[in-house]
Amino acid sequence: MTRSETLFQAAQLVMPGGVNSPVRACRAVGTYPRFLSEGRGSHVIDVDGNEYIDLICSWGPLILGHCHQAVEEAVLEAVRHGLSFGAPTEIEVKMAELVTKMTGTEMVRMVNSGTEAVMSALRLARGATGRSKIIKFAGCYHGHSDSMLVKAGSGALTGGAPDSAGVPAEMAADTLTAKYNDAASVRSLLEANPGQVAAVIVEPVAANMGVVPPQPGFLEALRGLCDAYGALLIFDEVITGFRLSAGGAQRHYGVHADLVTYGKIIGGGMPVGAYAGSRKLMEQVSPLGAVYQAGTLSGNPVAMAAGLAQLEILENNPDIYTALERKGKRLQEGLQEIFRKAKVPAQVNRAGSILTVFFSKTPVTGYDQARACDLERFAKWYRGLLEHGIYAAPSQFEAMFLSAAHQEEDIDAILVAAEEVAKTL
Ligand code: HOZ
Repeated sequence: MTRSETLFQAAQLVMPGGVNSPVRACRAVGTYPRFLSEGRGSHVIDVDGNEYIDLICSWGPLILGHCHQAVEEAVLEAVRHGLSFGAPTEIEVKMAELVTKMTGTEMVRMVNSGTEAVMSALRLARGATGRSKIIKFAGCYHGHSDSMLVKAGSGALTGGAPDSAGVPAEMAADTLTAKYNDAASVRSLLEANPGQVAAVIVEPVAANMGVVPPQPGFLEALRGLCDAYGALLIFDEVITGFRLSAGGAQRHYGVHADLVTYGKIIGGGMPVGAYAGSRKLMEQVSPLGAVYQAGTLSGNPVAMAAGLAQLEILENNPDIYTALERKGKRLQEGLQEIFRKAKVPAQVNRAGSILTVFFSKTPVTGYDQARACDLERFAKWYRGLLEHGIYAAPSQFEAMFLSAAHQEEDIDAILVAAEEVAKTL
């Protein structure tokens, strides 16, 4: 038995499913989780000493790869001065200045996770509009707050529980569900609920039903509908923020959202989230406004140090994004060619440096097509990659992430492994 298997056995006795977050239990792909002990650049090493090319990158935030020197040094320096104060610190101001500059927002509030960011942004949207209903999209995932666990993606979809038990019907009643990449479904809901919809929340690139980019005009249509019906547009940029471009999906697609939520990506690997928007909206948050939201660990100095170090590098090195696009495109095209040659029906969806291989004959442009994919083939693909030293997301409904630390040789190695695995599918 490997050390990972032994640890997993012990973990299952004291933690639900042996994990602290469901997808990583690897139940959907018929294996046990590898317990990781180290990350270096684009690689991770497990407790048995196996080394893998990492295509998870902590589910997105490690855009610079593991243990980037500048991030590591910033964290160590911060640690020497104190782990937490629950009081304002200078670095919070620097962080807020940089985040607002990069994202074209005016004010930001730091929180501790994407879940918290979304929960707070929804409260703000409701407080600012005086309306209760929220439109989300089937298969989009916005964290695990009660009202967002309705047709949710990510781990909820992977585990077969897109509508979680434990969410009272009243909590979910104000969540209306539209179809991603289908603006007409949003219009119908807005028309059926006149003056009642506070916000439309969307992952500008859906990445929790697997990666599904927006069809041309979809995000622009949402902007227009929100304006026409007096609802706020919220971009959940937990995955796309600072990754698709330095200014996230807003800049990349040229569509402005009223509120934007960020998650782990803003902390460079530390637990952070944030929500941001115009001064007019954000001034409604306590202590200035009537929308209450608080947290002792919000703006934690160690987390801010990691986040600021990473964001400064991203802001000052636009070539990182050019390289991420090049590597992402090469990986996508290489995989497409491999599946074509192996006669395996597959779609390789991509937006910049995030990708998903869908085992589907037809293009995947939304939730229904993603759900219809061949999940058994995906599980086989996942296990094959792992055996060949590639550490990818253990679910059809998640993304693979590249980082600045991934070299062309890593892409070569992934494609060599993929070719071998594709022959077995
Ligand atoms: N399901 C989340 C990613 N979309 C987090 C997975 C994890 O950390 O296990």
